[in-house]
Amino acid sequence: MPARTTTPPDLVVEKQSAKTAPPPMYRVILLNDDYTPMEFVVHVLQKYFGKGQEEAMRIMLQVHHEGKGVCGVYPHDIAASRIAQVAQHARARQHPLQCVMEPAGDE
Ligand code: TYC
Repeated sequence: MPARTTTPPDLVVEKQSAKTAPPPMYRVILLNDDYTPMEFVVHVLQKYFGKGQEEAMRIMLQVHHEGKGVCGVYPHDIAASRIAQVAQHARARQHPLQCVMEPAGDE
């Protein structure tokens, strides 16, 4: 019978960060229009982007005055699904509200 060795098994554990790059991120941008009611936009920001009442109101007013504003920054699939949810909800209420995504870049 061979003698038992005390040498530990030769295991290499890579740090997760060395293998898993963070996914590319996208800004979801809300666009202004002349017809969607302000309260509906505030509701959308709360329901689909997790904003509180005050933050939702601030973003809605920024979009109203400046033409667009950021609802959130997400990986591609999550951004796409939020945009689809907003489009569906707005269409169901016959509002022209739209949002789009753009690459967030590195910073
Ligand atoms: N401009 C719209 C109004 O006066 C309000 C509005 C705000 C619409 C933000 C869209 O993304 C939007 N009723």
